[in-house]
Amino acid sequence: MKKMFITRVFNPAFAGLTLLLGGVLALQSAPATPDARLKWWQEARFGMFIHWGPVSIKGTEIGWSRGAQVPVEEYDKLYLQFNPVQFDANAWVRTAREAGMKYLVITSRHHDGFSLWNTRHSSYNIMNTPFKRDVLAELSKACREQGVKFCIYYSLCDWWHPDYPLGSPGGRSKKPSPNMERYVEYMKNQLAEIMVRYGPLGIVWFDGEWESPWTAERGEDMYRYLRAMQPSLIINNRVGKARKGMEGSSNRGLFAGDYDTPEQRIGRYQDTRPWESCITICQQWAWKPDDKLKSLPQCIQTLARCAGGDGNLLLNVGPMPDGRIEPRQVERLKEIGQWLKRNGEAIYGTRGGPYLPSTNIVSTRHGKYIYVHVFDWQGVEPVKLPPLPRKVKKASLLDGGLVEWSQNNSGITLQVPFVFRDKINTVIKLSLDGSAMDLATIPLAQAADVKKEQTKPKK
Ligand code: FHN
Repeated sequence: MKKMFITRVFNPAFAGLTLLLGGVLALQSAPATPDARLKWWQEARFGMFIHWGPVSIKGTEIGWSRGAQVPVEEYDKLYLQFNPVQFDANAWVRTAREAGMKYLVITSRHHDGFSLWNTRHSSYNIMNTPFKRDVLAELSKACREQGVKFCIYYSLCDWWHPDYPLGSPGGRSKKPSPNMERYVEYMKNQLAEIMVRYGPLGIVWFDGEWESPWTAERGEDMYRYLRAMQPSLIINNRVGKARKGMEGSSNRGLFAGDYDTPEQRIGRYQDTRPWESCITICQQWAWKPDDKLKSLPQCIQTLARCAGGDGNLLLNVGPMPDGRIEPRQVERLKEIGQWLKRNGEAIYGTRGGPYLPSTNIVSTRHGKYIYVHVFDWQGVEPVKLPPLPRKVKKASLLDGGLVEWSQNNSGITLQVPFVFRDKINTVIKLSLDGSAMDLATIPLAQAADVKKEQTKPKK
């Protein structure tokens, strides 16, 4: 088997240039105000997450099945047979675009250490597979050509790399002669390589920060290093050590990157700091044969609930070993795109609220409009919203149809005849006599409370 190599030399000249660049940038322009730099991303609301690598040959979880369902020796040799000849970057990006996704985040290197691009810094990469094609090069080109923002996922932990101290989740096994300093330089070299060759990137989506070798100090240093190279870059909170588990929020007073990252759940309403839920369209991150696929209602209501909470949704697909995204996942994504074609105005470019998310209803807003999303009319009809310090001038449906409505001091009542309802999410657009954007949030009774109220014996 071909001897593995990993470059261990950090190029001081490059470091010097980076620091100088950083210094000059720091003198010339104060960092872009977060909202300006994050504006395109917050308005995008919906992105594609892709977990892919030689492990798709086994259909087990990327990284985590190494040394578990798949013996380490076998896992680390899978790349020698990885030949996804049906990989078509344009088709993947078209699938994302037709789903209504505005950005794409791919696992450039996951915890298993395999690099999906022609990296000079490790021979454990796609060019040393039978496939011999640079996936990041092809994907970034397709994204640029189709107007989808190209972003990368990059793991800070690496259970394969000899310089990273831990050899398996939680450090059950340890590397014989690790060198964390050298490993950090390796990561900086790889990231610089990606940014110079395939950038500018939309986001660097870090992960794997939870393990002990990574520190808050290293996170702050990495953030400065990357932003000095590309000031417009967005970096998630997993660059640091502030994330609170799968809840994903960073409220521990530590350096926390640009946004929070709830995982496999919908984030709570939060309009003071951006956030993005990362959720699988199936159950597993990487491809798994016959994995359980989320229904169309689940996907659309998850997206609406994220937007209603003032957050984004990064929805994950796991492509197959032949390079295709599973046809049933492509079909599901197309269906989401068809819903967004009719209702995207209530998602893209909106902020969450002012009505706080409840069991059956969420709301989004933009300018003088509030979009009321009604998932299930059982137990909430007619919809009764608490009073609003604005006059409603009109209530309408985005895809046509009739809305019966009234407003008085006790609130707003909305009713949509059954025939005009969307069986997954009926979006009612309220046109106001003033801006919706400066309204304080308003709690909604949960459906259960409404039901209780309705079944209370009349006095
Ligand atoms: O361990 C990873 C997992 O494989 C996957 O990449 C998710 C995606 O956010 N992040 C980690 C688990 O929190």
